[in-house]
Amino acid sequence: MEATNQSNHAMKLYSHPMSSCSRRVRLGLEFKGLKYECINITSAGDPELLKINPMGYVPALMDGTTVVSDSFAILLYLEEKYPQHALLPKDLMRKSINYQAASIVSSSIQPLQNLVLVNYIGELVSPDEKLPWAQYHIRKGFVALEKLLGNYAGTYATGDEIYLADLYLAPQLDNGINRFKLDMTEFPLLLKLSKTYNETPSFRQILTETLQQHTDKNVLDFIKQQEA
Ligand SMILES: N[C@@H](CCC(=O)N[C@@H](CS)C(=O)NCC(=O)O)C(=O)O
Repeated sequence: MEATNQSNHAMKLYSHPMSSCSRRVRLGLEFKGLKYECINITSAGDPELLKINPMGYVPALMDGTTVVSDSFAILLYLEEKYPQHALLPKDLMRKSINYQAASIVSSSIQPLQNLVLVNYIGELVSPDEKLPWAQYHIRKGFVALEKLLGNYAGTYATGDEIYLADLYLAPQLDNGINRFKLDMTEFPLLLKLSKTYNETPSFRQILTETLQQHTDKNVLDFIKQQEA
């Protein structure tokens, strides 16, 4: 049965246009047809965000009186409360592949290419090490994902439906390809998935918006300031 949030209240999503973690959740909200107000955090240490997520990270979701931070927790919360457009397949094996793909992205790739860390490496070691560092860790994760999804992918990462794995992959592929300029020659499956996401309207809308941000000086200045 479809659960909507339209009659009572719109959710609030604390987000940032360049944040791949926020984009995962925005995609989940989009596919579930849920209305939300996107609050773009524009200053480092925003007191409103710190009140609801003491780590100061985006995304954080406010659904009525329920507050949830961390994209994985938010998406699992949404999945239970709003079951329409299931983000997880019923088949246990395929479900576990979705968990694995999401976990590889969120634990073993994104934190290591987070701009805060990349800039820290730049200061600690050398500015020239920033890009190789990010590329090394993204590549390592992509090697694992290319192999993991090889037996399961269809049009999308784990078959012909859009599931959790796609919500994690699309923004991470965008980061790898467009922000960190990773050579994708050795990842034909991931490259094909990236093309599919860019051709699928719901993904494209959020990815295109972000592509503009890669070159937006104000956003880049904000990121630098946040990382200082
Ligand atoms: N595990 C968290 C990670 C959250 C996270 O790292 N968010 C990044 C944006 S993608 C952030 O807020 N970075 C700002 C900072 O590191 O200060 C999630 O999946 O939501």
